[in-house]
Amino acid sequence: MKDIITIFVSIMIFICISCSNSDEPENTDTNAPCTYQSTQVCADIVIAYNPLNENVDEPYQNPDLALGHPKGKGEQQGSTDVVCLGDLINGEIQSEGGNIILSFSKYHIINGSGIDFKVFENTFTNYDGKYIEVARVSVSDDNVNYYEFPVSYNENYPINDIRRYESGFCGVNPVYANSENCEIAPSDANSGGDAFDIDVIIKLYNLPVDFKPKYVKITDAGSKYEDVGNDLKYLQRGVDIDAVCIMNYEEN
Ligand SMILES: [Ca+2]
Ligand SMILES: [Ca+2]
Ligand SMILES: [Ca+2]
Repeated sequence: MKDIITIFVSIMIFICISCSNSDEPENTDTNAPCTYQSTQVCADIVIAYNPLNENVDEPYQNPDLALGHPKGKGEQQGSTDVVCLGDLINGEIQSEGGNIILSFSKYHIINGSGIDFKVFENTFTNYDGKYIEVARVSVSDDNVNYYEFPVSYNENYPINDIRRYESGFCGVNPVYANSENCEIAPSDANSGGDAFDIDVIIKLYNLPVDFKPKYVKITDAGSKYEDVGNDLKYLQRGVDIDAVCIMNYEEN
């Protein structure tokens, strides 16, 4: 009996060693040791995820992919480290698509100088021009009252031209910040993505000057604002969120 136990234990040890020596590549997805990461705050909590997921493949229905630092692929390629919000019910594009609410466990956004936070989507350029899927963005300090950024939209430009989406949308600009290569921090002026200034919200909604939102809600713009993603020839549609990062913040 003792011999059998010894053989069994030996086999288990061998199996465990085999596991740890797996040839699979290391997961470089998380916590890349970029020097900027200790000072760069990105959303780390999913509060809610309400996709219209009829047209969203399962790998892109993981809201955790919107947490942490962006993994932008630049001008020609969209990040796949994204969660898709979707916009379809029974084959019909809805006037408003799916949404996600993200937050920051230790920080609030504050209205500092210039832009205060950025949303990173995965716009890229293909043979048709820019593949753009846009969403509306709103913020809240209590997860009850949300204040939406106003948008400016110019239908004189085609749906694959960033000039159509003049201001207030996310999902317009390609993303260059990527925590896998650490070359550009999310707060860098060259990081890409779409920038938001809390000052706009404070003035538009007449809020106290020390309004400090902690929640960012992103809602696919659906059929209300025609974009490339609304073209039914594309199977996988709806805005894709990679990350939300704060430039001006304060600890709780
Ligand atoms: Ca500001
Ligand atoms: Ca996209
Ligand atoms: Ca991501």
